[in-house]
Amino acid sequence: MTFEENVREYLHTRSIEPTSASAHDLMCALMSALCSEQDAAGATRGSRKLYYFSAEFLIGRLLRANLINLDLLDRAQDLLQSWGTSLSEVEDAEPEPSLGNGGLGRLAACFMDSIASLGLNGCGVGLNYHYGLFHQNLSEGYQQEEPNPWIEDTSWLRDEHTTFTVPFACGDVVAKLYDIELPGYHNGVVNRLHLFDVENPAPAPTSGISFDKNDIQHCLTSFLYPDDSDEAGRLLRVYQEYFMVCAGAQLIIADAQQAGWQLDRLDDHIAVHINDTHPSMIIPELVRQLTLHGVSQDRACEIVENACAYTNHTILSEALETWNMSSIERVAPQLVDVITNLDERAKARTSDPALAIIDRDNRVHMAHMDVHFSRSVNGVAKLHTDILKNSEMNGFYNIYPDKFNNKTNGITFRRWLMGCNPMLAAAISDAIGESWKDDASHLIDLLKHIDDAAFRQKLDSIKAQNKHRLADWLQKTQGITLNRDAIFDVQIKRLHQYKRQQLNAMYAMWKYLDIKKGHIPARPLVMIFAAKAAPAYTLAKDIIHMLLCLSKLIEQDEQVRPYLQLVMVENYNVTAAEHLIPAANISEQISLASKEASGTGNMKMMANGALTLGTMDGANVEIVNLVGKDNAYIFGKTSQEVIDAYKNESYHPWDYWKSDAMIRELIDFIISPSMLAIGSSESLGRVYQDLLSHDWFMTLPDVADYISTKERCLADFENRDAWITKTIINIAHSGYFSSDRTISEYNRDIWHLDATTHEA
Ligand code: B1N
Repeated sequence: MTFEENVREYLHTRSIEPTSASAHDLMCALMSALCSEQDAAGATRGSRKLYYFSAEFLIGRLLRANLINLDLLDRAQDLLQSWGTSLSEVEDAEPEPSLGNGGLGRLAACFMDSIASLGLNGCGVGLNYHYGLFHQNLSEGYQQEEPNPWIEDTSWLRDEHTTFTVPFACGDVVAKLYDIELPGYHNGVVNRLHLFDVENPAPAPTSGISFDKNDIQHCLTSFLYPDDSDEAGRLLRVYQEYFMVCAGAQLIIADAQQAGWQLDRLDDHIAVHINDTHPSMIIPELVRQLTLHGVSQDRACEIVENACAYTNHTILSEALETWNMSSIERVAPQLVDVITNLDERAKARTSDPALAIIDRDNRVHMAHMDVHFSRSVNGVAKLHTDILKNSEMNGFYNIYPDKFNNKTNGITFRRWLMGCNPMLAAAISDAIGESWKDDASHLIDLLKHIDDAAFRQKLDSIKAQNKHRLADWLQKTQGITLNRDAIFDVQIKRLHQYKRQQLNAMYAMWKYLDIKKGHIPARPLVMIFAAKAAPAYTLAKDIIHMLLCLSKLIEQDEQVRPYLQLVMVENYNVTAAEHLIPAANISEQISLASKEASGTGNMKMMANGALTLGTMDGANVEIVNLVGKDNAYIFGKTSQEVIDAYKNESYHPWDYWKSDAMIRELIDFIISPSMLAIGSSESLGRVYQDLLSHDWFMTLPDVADYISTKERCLADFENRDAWITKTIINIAHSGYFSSDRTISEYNRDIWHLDATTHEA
């Protein structure tokens, strides 16, 4: 049956008339027809296979992405149009799985798309969280968390009727395998994302995201990243991690046996990728299972070290996992001896206690185990890898210099340009042809059209239309009315002090006060924020509160309102990003230099024609190196200055408050009568106190430079011709940040898989 016939058939068997079908019915019909297409496509093959282990896969909605990759987008659109509807309406009925926190999970999803699109024999291994991270409501000035259920009767999940038994100290738990099929782009290939689940998952909590953390049998896969502020929460995380790797290792061995691969030559056939430390227990677990299958301990350790590769995503110490050996013993006592043995092997290589797997307090350092027992250790942007080599992991770098390498992150242009910005994609193809869709580096050809008046005009008009689309969407979903003629300034990412939303908030206060002083901007400015805060991260929630107060203050002020707007978009997720990114004029990437390992929103906005306002941090450095300093707005302390200031403990925020009148005015504004009239003195007081007494992420030293650089950026926007030139230069150079490039490098340097293609 053709694709169209499958869609009709789905509706027909349910007695649904296409022209009166609901968006949800049509979504299910398309999903089901796509699954039939995917069944017809072939799996990748090869003598080696990659298992990409990750606690998070933030895949987003799949309907449009799969239609694009299977070359069915136009046909689906024609069909829906003939029924009086459109894909945009239908896809709004697709729930978005929230199987990730942010960049790390989204990176894993972009990588899955690129691995399939390059025809590489690889799969993802993760967990099937039923209620995802959480759904964020912004009501009464604060974030409220609710479960985000996404699994429906008709979903992308396929029950593989495969189970593995995971032996916990508290008893066996059965791991049930669900697969999501991931088609490659126009290559007839389908790969799999394997998500493990418990057999009888608990129903959603009735209010909030609390649940019985001790009920492992039913709650293990309820939520991603459970609140780790108490012991039961932390322990649940260990349960989740072990569940994922124990079932994953059994899957690897089952696959190997099916393929007829000898287990004591397994390193000839598999690559195991460890996405941050969350799957690190795959190392001892694979050793354990191999020895159970008769492989010697020495050989098992060798196999694991040859097969595994580890990616580090952060230098923030609070994110580097260590588990008490006693916790591991309570969850999976079978790992204790294996980890102890690995620790002894590591001690035979280095006597430096700072590099041990098990420290003096009997804590297991997951990253240390990863470095000792992986063939490769990589950072996610050049600067980040340099920091790993030269400071954070310098001791390891000295004994394993050849293991360390950089793999600058990337994004899939299929979702982040073709999918979310079809008008821009069409304009690009009109100018330079279609080949950029297979190889994003061809976007550089756009430079040949930089003086083409019609093309420039088209890009400008597309940005305006995307701003209208965003305004319509925000009106419809949140009742927010945007000033459509304003400059759209966008900071969208998790809320964390190091990302410095508080710095952007200080600009908002400065601008508010400046307008009150009578300085009328040349053009209105809309400051757009979207961010979730970890439920237990008090100060992050306080910063959201501060932003919501500022939003209200500005809105209530007739003098300022025409020129400035601050909006907070609720429940930031992949779908929201797909609306926000095409509409951005300014991409806020203002983390404290050295702290943002890479960033990937910076790449997405660049590709969609926004200019970067940022620090020399993460992949911003590489963006600036590509486009040149004149085509980005860079400010702030350098990473070396920051690293030195931390080392010398030379930074004292109080000094800035005392000596700098502008900083004093802004800081004091946080707890001014006008703010306290709107918000809570407790929350605002905490933000104020923290900035004055700690300011761990050095906001104050960068405030003045940030404000003046942002003002320069806004002034430059008025030179429309020069601005458009800069946006074209940015889009043209963004091809480097294709995850196809990143994945080709992983494969060339680490995985060594062969590419398969089927006739599409
Ligand atoms: O990973 C992204 C990078 O682009 C970002 O710069 C980086 O911040 C992000 C513990 C993390 N690092 N660490 C995490 C996520 C969940 C968790 O439980 C840490 N996320 C990043 C992709 O490389």
